[in-house]
Formats: sequence, C-alpha cells, structure tokens
Amino acid sequence: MSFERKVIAMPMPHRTQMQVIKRRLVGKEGGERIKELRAILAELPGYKSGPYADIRKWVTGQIEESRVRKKAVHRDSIAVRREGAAQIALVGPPNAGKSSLLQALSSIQIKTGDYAFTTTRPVPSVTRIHGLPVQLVEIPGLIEGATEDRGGGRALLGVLRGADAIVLCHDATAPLEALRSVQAELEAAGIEKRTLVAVTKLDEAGSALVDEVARKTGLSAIGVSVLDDESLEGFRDALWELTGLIRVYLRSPGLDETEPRALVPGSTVLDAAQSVHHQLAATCAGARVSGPSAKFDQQRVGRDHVLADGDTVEIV
Ligand SMILES: Nc1nc2c(ncn2[C@@H]2O[C@H](COP(=O)(O)OP(=O)(O)O)[C@@H](O)[C@H]2O)c(=O)[nH]1
Ligand SMILES: [Mg+2]
Repeated sequence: MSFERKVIAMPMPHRTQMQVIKRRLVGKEGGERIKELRAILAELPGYKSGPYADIRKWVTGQIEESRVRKKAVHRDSIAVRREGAAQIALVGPPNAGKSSLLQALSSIQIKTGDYAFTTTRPVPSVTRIHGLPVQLVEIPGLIEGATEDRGGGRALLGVLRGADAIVLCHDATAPLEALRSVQAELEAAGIEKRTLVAVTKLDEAGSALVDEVARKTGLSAIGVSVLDDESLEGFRDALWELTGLIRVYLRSPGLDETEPRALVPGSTVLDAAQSVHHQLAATCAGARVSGPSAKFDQQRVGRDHVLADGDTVEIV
C-alpha cells in the first residue's frame, strides 16, 4: 500500500484531501488517469452533501473529461508506444533517406526504395546512444496539406506532437523547397520542438551544403551518409544532444550499473535516487560525486546538489 493511499483514508481537511488527490493524478493521462480517478472515487466517503460531495463531483467530472480526451487523442494519432529515454521523430519528404538512417542506426530491417511512400506508417526503432536507448520514429511522407489531413497527415502530426524532438531529413541532392514545405506543415500545425536538420546522402554532395542548409533554414544542421560510419557516429552524438537529457552513472550498495541513466537537466542527487526507487530517495542523505558537476573527484554533496551530463554518483 503506497503512502498516498494511507493518507487518503485518514480524516483530513478537504482542502488537503484535494491536494493529495491532485498529486496522485500528476503525470497520469488516458486510461491510467481514469483508473486512478476510479480508485480515488472508491476510497472517498460517500456523503451526499458537503465538501466530500463536492470532491466526488469533481472526480466524476474528471473521469468524464479524461474519457473524452482519450478518445480525441486516439482518433488523431497512430499510437507509437514510447520506448527508451527519449523519442525522436524523423521527418522529411519521401526519399529523403529516413528509412536508410533508421536502418543504419539500429538492427531492424526496414523497407527502403527509390520511389515515394515506401513506408506508410510510422516506424519506431530503438538505437543505443552512449549506452542509453533512444527511440527513433520514422514519419513517412509528410506532405503538403497534412493539417487538412491530406495523406492521413493529421495522424502523423499527432505522432510528432508526442515526440521529444524532431530531425528534419533533407536529401543533399534534392532542392531545399521540399524541406521547406515540410517545415511549413509543422509550423501550420503549431508544432515547435527542438529540431535538427540532417543533410542526408552527403556522399553525393560537398559538405559546404550543410552550412548553407543551416543558414537557409535557421536551424542547426548536420551532414550524414549511411555509407560513412564516421558521419553516423557524429549523427548519434547530435541525436543525444537533441534529447536534451543528461547521462548519470549511479552507484549505491546493491546497485551495480554499468550503463548510465538518463535524467532531465537540473536533476538533483535526490532525483537520481528517486529514479532508482523511492525507498532509496527516502534514505538518501547525499552522494559522492565525480565528474563535471563536482569540484574534485568523490566530492561529498547534499541531496539537493544539481547533477551534470557524465557525472558518476555514489548515493550515501
Ligand atoms: N548515396 C546514398 N544514398 C542513400 C543514402 N541514404 C539513402 N539513400 C538512398 O535514397 C533512397 C531513399 O531512401 P529511403 O531511406 O527509402 O528514404 P525515405 O523515403 O526517406 O525513407 C534509397 O534508394 C536509398 O538507397 C545515403 O546516405 N547515400
Ligand atoms: Mg521510408
């Protein structure tokens, strides 16, 4: 039985009760939110009037709202189950080399072809970057008029909305207008995410093109060719940077991790402990930190110490 559950069963002012309920709902969406709301409803005293009746009414209303939202979300998206530390969508005109990139970065087999619309559904694939899994999702042929749902574009835009970041793929041998129309589509749909332009098939063009694309799009750009392993490594690094996450190596008694954990920037020692187990967070008094956020190796810090990318953290 969780801490929150016990709290809700105790008599307490209804204002506090409301706060507890809201805290239980933080971060819960769709079916998960509805399930939690139902559980809360079952735990509430069944008074027909007074503050508890108001709370019941609020919870019931939330169930209904969540149901409507769940349906709307489902209609407008082709669900892509999230996996890994972050989800990055690969967008671009047909033939931009999206499937080839996905294939080069992971072990899955994807159809590629010289003709348009080889791929018709979003294709997710997990790639490991610096020891952490990152999900890449190829968004097939997002074309002009997607916001008006041409080519099933609206569902694809829904997937983009859910992604953490976007890679715009531009074929080095194609005119820039093709990319511009994709950019315009994203703008029209109000999608603003961290974005990187991948100038693909760089083996067929000079690297000066990368700067030109960056200048003309106003975005950072990186050149890549599936035929050049070094460029693929550089692309991986750029993808990690795009996630905006930090990598932290955690050590604590009974926890022997060789792979790092991904945390959001600004995470503290306490957040790191929490990512392992709330028990560890509860007993965490601080840590010994080595790496970019430490003044020296094994620096003893408190639980509020803010971590940085590449830190090694020994919870104490
Ligand atoms: N020379 C070269 N050709 C590539 C590269 N990446 C993809 N291609 C070719 O470009 C065509 C379209 O690639 P594909 O990955 O299917 O594009 P998508 O429609 O964006 O998924 C295929 O014929 C690929 O072989 C690359 O880095 N260099
Ligand atoms: Mg494809």
